[in-house]
Amino acid sequence: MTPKEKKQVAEGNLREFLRLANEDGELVVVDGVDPELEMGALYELSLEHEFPPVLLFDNIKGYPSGRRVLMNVRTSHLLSDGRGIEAVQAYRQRKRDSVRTTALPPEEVETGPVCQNVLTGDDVNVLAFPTPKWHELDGGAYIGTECMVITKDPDSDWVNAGTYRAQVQDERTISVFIEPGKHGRVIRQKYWDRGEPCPMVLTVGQSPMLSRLAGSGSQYGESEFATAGGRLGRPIQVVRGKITGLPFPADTEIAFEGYMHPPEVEARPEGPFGEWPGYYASHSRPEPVLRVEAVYHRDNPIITGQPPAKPTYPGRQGGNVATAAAIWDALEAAGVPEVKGVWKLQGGGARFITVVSIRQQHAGHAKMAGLVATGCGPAAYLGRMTVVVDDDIDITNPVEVLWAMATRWDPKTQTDIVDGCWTGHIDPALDPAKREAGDITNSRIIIYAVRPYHWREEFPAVNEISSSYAEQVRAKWAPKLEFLRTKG
Ligand SMILES: Cc1cc2nc3c(=O)[nH]c(=O)nc-3n(C[C@H](O)[C@H](O)[C@H](O)COP(=O)(O)O)c2cc1C
Ligand SMILES: [Mn+2]
Repeated sequence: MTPKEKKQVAEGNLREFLRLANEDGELVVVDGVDPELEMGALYELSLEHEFPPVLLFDNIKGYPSGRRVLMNVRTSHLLSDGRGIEAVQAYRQRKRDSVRTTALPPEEVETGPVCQNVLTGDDVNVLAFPTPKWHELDGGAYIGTECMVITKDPDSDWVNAGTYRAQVQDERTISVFIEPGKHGRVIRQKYWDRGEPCPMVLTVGQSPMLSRLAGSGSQYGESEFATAGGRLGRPIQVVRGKITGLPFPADTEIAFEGYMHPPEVEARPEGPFGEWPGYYASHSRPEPVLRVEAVYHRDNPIITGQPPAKPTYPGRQGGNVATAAAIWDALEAAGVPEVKGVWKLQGGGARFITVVSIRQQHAGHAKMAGLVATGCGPAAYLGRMTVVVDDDIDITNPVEVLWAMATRWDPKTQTDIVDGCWTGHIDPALDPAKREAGDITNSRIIIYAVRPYHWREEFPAVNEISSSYAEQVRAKWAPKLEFLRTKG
């Protein structure tokens, strides 16, 4: 199998992923770990590697052997999107190709591996699965980090799947933390407005493709299942829950099914939780809960875990290709010409800092790019800073971006501040008074670090050897001069 074929197979099924990761020597099996902090600590230490090992924990302290926790799936070599702008371009191309072969609606099947064990009534016990307390200040144990929350729009056929963290409250109760504006939150509110509880299925251990799509931006009304089917080239097989009738993947490791009532009926303290920006910003607040009425699970189920960690770790740098691709697509869809690259600057994770490079075509072009890159769907939530640069800047290199800011940006005349933008409870810079008042918004800076269009021709030339002359001199002298043959 070529790496591409392997990736396709691994994306489609978690057990296949596990088999292939093992075959490739990427898998590390760890026995006897304590789910209380120790597992989270090993995970965090693994992030010191750019490609952290895929970790499979078995014989977890306090749980029977075979009930496993699997981590670092999305950051594996096996599923890597590659690095750099080429990877962003390749990702966009793949999306375009799959849109042509289209979104494939899921296929309903009678049963599947997830129905190997079906527990209802008194047999429902969420605590039967190893559930780590990931970080030292976490308010509890989280079964859902790389999970999938499935809800159906009551006004249409739209079935949404989103990744929202899930904390175990007791045997039958799981709280779910959904930020304002996320599809699962919009949908559940529609039920509550009608005086009904929201039917919900929470899965753990779905295919890596579904994890990726559920955990990243989607269009309002888009079925993540259908998109996944299109990308995989085969429909996602789903079974229907016996309590709610909601579809969920037939091959997922675990599914919890039930209803979520509005917070007036039931809410539990949720959090604090160590979050990806690198803080415990959302503190603890009451959140509505999923009352679990049925549990489905495979034999020897695997709990996938991907708790957040500071975005400065080397192991946290690979995941931004898809977001950059989505923002680039949005810029082009909005009619911004000559976009040459989109990148997420290190330190800001997949959200805070967007960099766009353009080849300026006309006065106002940079502003157009900056405004769209700040306001478009894939960039709107939890943004902070947008930097627009000329296309001679290598936007994947923070030093180059800082150089553009240092030298082409006049703060007074080449800056916009936009207030009242969409942010989340996990924004550490959200003012406590605004948080308290439910004003979950922040401001954005747009930095136009480009040569001002109207005097670009007079802008001082860059003091850098031209690449053609450099190559000529290198070719001439390299045989004699060692430093021309080595890097760093
Ligand atoms: C591992 C992981 C954990 C996440 N946790 C949360 C969360 O707790 N709450 C939340 O609102 N979004 C969370 N997200 C982000 C959402 O999954 C993401 O915004 C996605 O677009 C939501 O789906 P939706 O667009 O269908 O609402 C998480 C993403 C990932 C990859
Ligand atoms: Mn969605």
